[in-house]
Amino acid sequence: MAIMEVLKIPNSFLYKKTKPIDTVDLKIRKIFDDMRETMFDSCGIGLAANQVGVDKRLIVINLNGDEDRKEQDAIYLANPKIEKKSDEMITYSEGCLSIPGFYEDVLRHEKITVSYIDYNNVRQKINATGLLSICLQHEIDHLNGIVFIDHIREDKKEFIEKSFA
Ligand code: QAP
Ligand code: CO
Repeated sequence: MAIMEVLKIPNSFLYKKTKPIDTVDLKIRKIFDDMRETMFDSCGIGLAANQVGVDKRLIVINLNGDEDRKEQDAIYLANPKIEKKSDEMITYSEGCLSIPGFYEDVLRHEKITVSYIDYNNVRQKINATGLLSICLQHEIDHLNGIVFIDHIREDKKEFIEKSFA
């Protein structure tokens, strides 16, 4: 296994839409494992493949922040697709491993349903609320080339972007 470099804005990988995968095979599982290890190493709760320079629609999530982060608790999603979203919205102060040190309120759908292919190449559906729902929307945004500061006020976004120029 390997820890990968987490790309920071304004790396162009972060602004490109990623490509769907065909099958979750051994090659994809190896990427999932490296992504999980990289996310643990940098104390993140979610990571999208293009944040580590991989042009594929893959996400790893583990919400159990600092506490004992068991690898069995990680969720692996290939080709995630939002099938349903609630009209109710929720605000959370989000951060991002690609924009370290900055946190801003972002408005998201409170509840979503996401279809995806899991680590064992089985089709799944997940109903998510609260932090999991927020994290899934944040990571699926990444796969579409969108970062959380695209959702905040332009002046705040420009201030943050200047810090990485
Ligand atoms: C996305 O974000 C997220 O600035 C995952 O210095 C964020 O793991 C989903 C991190 C909020 C839901 C709610 C950020 C680590 C980790 C930093 C992360 C930092 C070190 C961010
Ligand atoms: Co992020």
